[in-house]
Amino acid sequence: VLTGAGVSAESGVPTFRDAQSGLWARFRPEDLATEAAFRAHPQRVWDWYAERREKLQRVQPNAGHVAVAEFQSRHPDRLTLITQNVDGLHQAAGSPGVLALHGNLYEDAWLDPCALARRPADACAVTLAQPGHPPSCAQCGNLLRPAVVWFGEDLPQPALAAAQAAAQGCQVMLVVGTSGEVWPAAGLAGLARRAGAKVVVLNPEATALDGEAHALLRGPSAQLLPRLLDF
Ligand code: BV8
Repeated sequence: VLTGAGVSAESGVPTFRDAQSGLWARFRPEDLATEAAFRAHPQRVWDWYAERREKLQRVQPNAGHVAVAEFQSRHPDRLTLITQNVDGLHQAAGSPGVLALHGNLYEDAWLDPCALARRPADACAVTLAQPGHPPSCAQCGNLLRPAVVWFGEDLPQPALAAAQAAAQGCQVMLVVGTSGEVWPAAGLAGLARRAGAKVVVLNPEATALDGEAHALLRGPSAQLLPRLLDF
């Protein structure tokens, strides 16, 4: 199963391409979720992620997340879950071994190696964040950043390799709630199809991956997944 932001829509999490609301209406996500944007405007980008994290405190996994996790517990090792989402809702629903291709919104990382110690930033110590500025290292000024994969950054190799292996070895791939616009995650559907899998796209709307599908299920995933996986 490959999921995107649409699988969290019925939990109340706006999808990536929903019009940005309010404060963020004037920025495109692709212009905020990059290292260059963070280096140019650390406060703006940090605040965007802080707001997303804050909103996620109040949402729960929906019936779609739960259906996947229950299938995994009923049929161990029969379903590999690959997600582009950084919202942690599959993990919260109880899915084991989630291949999180784009990282995790709840974790932070250091932006640079430590300037003083000239080695990976394990020597950096977080100071309290001044209002409106990312937490930084008191010694060398290194900035904390969200541990998500920004546009232009490589995906975590182990997760991507495991996802590619699962795509090439599966009998059926469900592609759920993704517009199929973001690579290399989007390439997994074609990889599965070329390896002989049946590809099924679950989405209320047309997507860039519909051409790879043997079947299209037009509908919301919180309704479709429980019906599809309840056995
Ligand atoms: C990479 C974390 C190698 C951050 C995300 C030019 C220069 C540089 C790179 C590129 C380039 N051209 C292309 C690329 C590659 C680029 C890319 O794909 N760009 C796109 C915009 C064209 N990819 C990368 O940069 C990747 N890295 O390639 O490294 C490299 C290195 C250097 C130079 C070149 C290449 C990194 C990509 C990862 C980016 N990080 N997230 C954060 O979250 O802030 S991606 C982000 O978009 C989210 O993770 C999200 O999951 C993802 C994809 O969006 P979707 O999940 O599909 O969500 P979307 O809103 O689009 O669609 C929602 C769908 O749900 C819709 O279809 C809707 O109909 C449906 N839906 C709605 N309601 C429901 C529903 N479905 C079911 N039920 C419902 N109820």
